Parts: sequence; structure tokens; C-alpha cells
Amino acid sequence: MSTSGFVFDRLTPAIGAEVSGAQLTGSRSAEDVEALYRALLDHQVLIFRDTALSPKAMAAFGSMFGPLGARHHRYVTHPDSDDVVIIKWEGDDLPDAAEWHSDMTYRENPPFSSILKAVEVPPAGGDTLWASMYSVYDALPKGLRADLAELEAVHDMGAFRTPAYREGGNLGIQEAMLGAGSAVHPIVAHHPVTGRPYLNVSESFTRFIIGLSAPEGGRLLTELFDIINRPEHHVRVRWKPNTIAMWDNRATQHYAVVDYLPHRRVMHRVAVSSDSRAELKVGAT
Ligand SMILES: O=C(O)CCC(=O)C(=O)O
Repeated sequence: MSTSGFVFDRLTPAIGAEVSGAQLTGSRSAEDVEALYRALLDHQVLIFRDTALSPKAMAAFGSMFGPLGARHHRYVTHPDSDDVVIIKWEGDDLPDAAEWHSDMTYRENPPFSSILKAVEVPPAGGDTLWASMYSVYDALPKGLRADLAELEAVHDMGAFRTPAYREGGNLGIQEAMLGAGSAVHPIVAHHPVTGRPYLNVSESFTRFIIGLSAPEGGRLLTELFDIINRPEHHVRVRWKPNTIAMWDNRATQHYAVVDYLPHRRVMHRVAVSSDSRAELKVGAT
């Protein structure tokens, strides 16, 4: 148990812990926030059960870890807080998160952390999986690690092209691409706080490896995506209303399973744009 009263029960060897021992509220002491932050660095995903934070309290909680405001280019915001987006799928919708991804890596500075609360869950299904990208990197054969060391890849908005095209044709895609942007990131990145290397490509957003031909890059990416898919790198969470997940978006990916339609699933999400504690550390060195 930490001095804050939180207890962290590891969910799999690779990733995830369920938090108990103290109730999460929108506002916590500095010591509590530090304990949660350390646990987030250790476990990468924290799961809180029976935690009925209002949209404003979710935003207040998120802002204790860094500035908010990494708005998504498609999701609508909650009327009670501009910092909370609503992710709602039902009927014959085409949910967009049933692919491994880190949030918004098509930006130069993707958000540091996301906080997701289940508001309405289907009778069965609608689970979310997270993968530890440290664990994936550690599982790569040594030769492959060496091949990847200097490579960089382009990330863009991926399948968000479909709604953009359906709504606006060619111009719709061009405008959406301009709005979302694209970014080149190293294939092997290093976590800014722990320093650990992690694999930094996703099947949602990584499109092209700089310096390789499209077929060569495509083959390499497919090999890496197959490794990300292995269950030993994952944790799978079953949601109930008022379950909250908080994850470190830098060395994790997630996959929201779509097996529940036409039932409705509604989630609230807050994105923490940057890690104020990491910035302090970087500033101090
Ligand atoms: O709905 C979920 O479980 C995850 C949604 C998602 O992919 C996200 O918040 O980035």
C-alpha cells in the first residue's frame, strides 16, 4: 500500500493495475497525485472501479497531471466541460477504435495520458485491451531491434479518412488531413521519464517508413503489428458504468473491441496534453 492509501493490484505481468483502497475524487492531495503518477509510470494503465466522476471532476482530476486541451478532430465535447469528449456508438455506427493505436500520434506532440470513463455499457462485450509497448520492444529479436534503431515513420489519421470522404468527398479528406496533421516519429522511442525503449508504430496511424520503399516498409510494419497482437503484451478490461481507466499514452496502445452493436456504448474521455512532471525533470537536467 502507498502512503496515499491507494492499493495497486497488478493485472498481468506486462501491463495494468486495478486501484483500490481509496476513493478517487476530482481533487486529491499532491501526495496522492504523485502516488498515482508513479503507479501510472510503473503499470502504464490504472483501472478504478465504481468511480462516478462528473465531467467537471474528470477534467479537474486530469489537470492535476498536466494541461488539458488535446481536442480530437472528430469527437463532440460534453456540454458541462469542453475538456471532455463523448465517445458514443450504437446501431449501425462504424466505431473507429477497433485497431491498435496510441492516441493522436499523427500529431508532433501526442497527448501524454488519457482518462476514459464508462457511462453506458452494452449487456456484454465492448471491452478495451491495452498493450505495453515496452513489453513488445523487449520481445523483439536483437537483430530486428538493431535494424529499427535509426528508422523513422510517418503517422497520419488513418481510417478517419472514411467519414471524411463520406461527408465531403476528396475535399473532405484534404481538409481532415490538414486539420489532423501528420508527424514523423522514431520507430523505437524512449520514454521521457523512465528512459525505457518502446516500439512506436501502430496499425491505426503508422503509414510509411522513411527511406524504405512502400512494399519494404509495409512488410516490416506488418511484422511489427503481428508482434503487438500477441496476448502476452496485453491486459483486457471489462467495463461497468463508472469504471475509469487512465493510461500513459506514450508506451501503450489500446484496442476497443466492437462486438456489441447494435447496443449502445457511451464513454467520456479527457486527454492530458503533456506531462508537467516530465517537463520539470527535463528542465532540471
Ligand atoms: O472506447 C474505448 O474503449 C477506447 C476509445 C479510444 O480508442 C480512445 O479513447 O482513444
